[in-house]
Parts: sequence; C-alpha cells; structure tokens
Amino acid sequence: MSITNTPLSEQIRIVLFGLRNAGKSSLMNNIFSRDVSIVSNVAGTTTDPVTKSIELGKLGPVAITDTAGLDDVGEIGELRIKKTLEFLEIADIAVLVTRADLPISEVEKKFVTEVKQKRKALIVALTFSDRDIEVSKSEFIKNYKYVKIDNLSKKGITELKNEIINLYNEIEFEISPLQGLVNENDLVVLVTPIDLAAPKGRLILPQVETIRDALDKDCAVLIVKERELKLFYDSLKIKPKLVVTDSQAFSKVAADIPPDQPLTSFSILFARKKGELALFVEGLRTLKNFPSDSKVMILEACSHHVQPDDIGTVKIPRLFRQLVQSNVEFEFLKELPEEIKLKEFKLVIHCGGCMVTRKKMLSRLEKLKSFGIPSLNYGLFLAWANGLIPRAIEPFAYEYSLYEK
Ligand SMILES: Nc1nc2c(ncn2[C@@H]2O[C@H](COP(=O)(O)OP(=O)(O)OP(=O)(O)O)[C@@H](O)[C@H]2O)c(=O)[nH]1
Ligand code: SF4
Ligand SMILES: [Mg+2]
Repeated sequence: MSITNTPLSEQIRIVLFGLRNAGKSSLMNNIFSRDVSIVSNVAGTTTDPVTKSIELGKLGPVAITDTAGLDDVGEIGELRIKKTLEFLEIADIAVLVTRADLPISEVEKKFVTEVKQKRKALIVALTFSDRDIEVSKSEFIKNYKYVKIDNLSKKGITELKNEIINLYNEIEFEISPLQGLVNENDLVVLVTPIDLAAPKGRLILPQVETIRDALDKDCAVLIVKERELKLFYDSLKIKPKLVVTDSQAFSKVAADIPPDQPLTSFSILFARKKGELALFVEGLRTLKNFPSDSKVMILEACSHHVQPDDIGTVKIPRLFRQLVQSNVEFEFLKELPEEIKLKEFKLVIHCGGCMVTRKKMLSRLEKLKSFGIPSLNYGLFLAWANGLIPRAIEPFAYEYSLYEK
C-alpha cells in the first residue's frame, strides 16, 4: 500500500517531542528534505502539531508529527503541552529531541518515565551535536538508543531514519481487522450470535474492534444475529462487500447468503491481524492422515471463564476426534511448555488471541515453527470442520493461493 491510500490510523506513528527550541521542527524538515514546519530561534514557534507521511523502509508509510515544546509556558502553553502529550497516547515511536549542549531537564526526565510506563519505543535525537556535549546529557543518553544530529549540516538524519526502521520488531503494530478488505462507502455485515457463551450486556472484543474499524474506514455496518440474517440480507439494496460471522454460526450463515458473497469469520480476521494466517492455512495440511496415538496441544492465551460447551476444551477436541483422528490425546495449556515436552506435540491449535499482542503471538508461533510443529487456530479449524474452507479464506488472496497449492 502506498502513502496515499493507507489511512493515517493504519500508519506507524512517530512523534517528535522535546523542549522549545530543541530543534524538533528543523529535524522534521530534514527528515522530509523540505520545509514542513516553521523553524526560528524564538522559543515556542510550533504551536500546533504538524503531521506528514513518509515511506520508511520495511515500516512502510509512517506518519511523523512535530509538536509544541514540552516546556511551553502560560495558560495557552499548558493547553499545548496537554495536546502534545495526547500524541504520546497514539505514538508507536517517541523521539525525544534534546540539545547536546544543554543539561537534561526535569521535564525531559519526567517525559521519558512516562514513555517507559506506556511501553512505547523511544529514540533520543541529540540535536546541536555540532556543539560540545554537556556532562549530564552525556550520562543521560547512555541509557537509551540515541543518534547525534546536527540539523545545520544535516548530519545524522539518515542514521536516525535507520534506527527508526530497526525498531520494526519492537513496535506492536497490528493491521486492523478489515484492512485491505473494504473501502469507503462499502457495507459490511457482521453476524454475532447471542447465545449462552455471549457475555451479558455487551459484545466481545473482536466484534467491537471490527465495528470500530468499519466506521474508521467510512463503511456502513449491519449487525445481526444469525437468525435474522436472511430476512435482512434479502432486503438489502446494495450487496455487502463482506460478511463476517462468528465461527460457530458459519454453516447457517453460508447457507443463508448467496455463494458468491464474500464471507469470513471474526477468528480468521484476527488470525491475520496477529500476523500468521498463512501459517495456519499451511497447518490445515496436517489434518490429512493425522498420526494416531499422537498429542495435540490446545493453547489459549488468557484464563477466560470456561463455559459448559467451551470451544477449546470441549468443542474442538470433539470435532477433532470425529473428523480428523479419534485416537489422540489433548493437552490444554496457557503457555508453551519446555522444549522437551513441546517436541511431543504433533499440532498446536491456538485460540484467537484476542487479549494478547501480536508480538506475543508471533513469538509463540516462531518457536513452534522452529520445532517444525504445525499450528492452527480455532477459527480456521472450525471453518474447516464445518466444510467452509476454502470459502472463508477466499477474501485473502495470498493465503487462498497457498491453500490452492
Ligand atoms: N547549531 C544548531 N542549531 C540548531 C540545530 N537544530 C536547530 N537549530 C536552531 O535552533 C533554533 C530552533 O530550532 P527549531 O527547529 O525551530 O526548534 P523547535 O524545537 O521546533 O522549537 P519550538 O517550535 O519553538 O518548540 C533555530 O534557530 C534552528 O536553526 C542544530 O542541530 N545545531
Ligand atoms: S485470548 Fe484466547 S483464550 Fe483469551 S478470550 Fe481471547 S480467544 Fe479466548
Ligand atoms: Mg518547532
């Protein structure tokens, strides 16, 4: 995706923070090689945040924001600081811009503590490196990733960009549930059964996130239970771009809508969001000729309340024994076991991972990959068990091509 068609909400956010006159706007202009922000020696030149997008290597399009000084003064100054700190909430990478020739200030120390508390990635851009470095500043930067910058000669700019790109693995960057699947003004239908397993009075996280994502993408959303789907679907005047259903209602939903209607499940959207749908699709291969007397791990990522007909402990083992191999032993775990034990498993079926970060999921899946243990997730397994593969992965060109192979 290029900068122009990647919504800002899906770009990695890099924010330049620092005291007034630290050289933030000069740095911004040097990163973009043109005048994006106003530079002057008057403290407090930048009053409103300025955001621009740029391609940065494997990070793809990133949005960089220049902010007002963290030490702004007066009533309006305080409001500006508040506004600046709001950008810390959405920042994936915080760049602290600080002058080499000045001592570290309390404001900067406090800011860095906050960045750490919020577990954001941090880089220190040491501006004015054309001057001698002050003692307390040189002590301070030892604790952080830093790059020496001279904004006047543009020294250090490429290095800073590279350091930012190197943070790739530290950023918990997830694609959004509907990314690349819908465009503005599309209609998305979400099918959300309200059964015994549904939490009282609210929707589950994957549903809420998908609704929000559709709205962010300027789509309309029709939310129905599986029982009402047919009635409302048949009365629609425009064809939905995508129908997303809870895995458990998959067969009913598929039967109630035309075969050419793109359809997938929340679990599959979230398997992709965590980054490894392709791996799970490859995992489907092991279901053919699954060895008897072998062990299957059911791996969940949090301790949710176990229901009477629980997906992980009851439904999946039952379906697996019926459809894949009756003679298998299941183990139910929340963490990957030690290596000796891990090697005993022929397959791992992971939950949707809705409560954990992509980083955590990826590190688990990487480990399984390194041991040559295939993995699947609940959504994909249930879709397969209900005979809906390949239909449920058709909306994903790459993964679908893997399946076709
Ligand atoms: N010598 C030297 N001067 C610099 C450097 N970076 C910025 N300056 C100068 O410092 C002054 C302030 O730079 P700005 O980029 O406007 O600083 P800022 O952090 O955006 O300031 P505010 O918007 O007021 O918060 C300007 O006169 C710049 O030319 C540097 O690396 N070395
Ligand atoms: S993280 Fe996994 S176990 Fe926990 S609620 Fe989400 S899908 Fe279920
Ligand atoms: Mg400025």
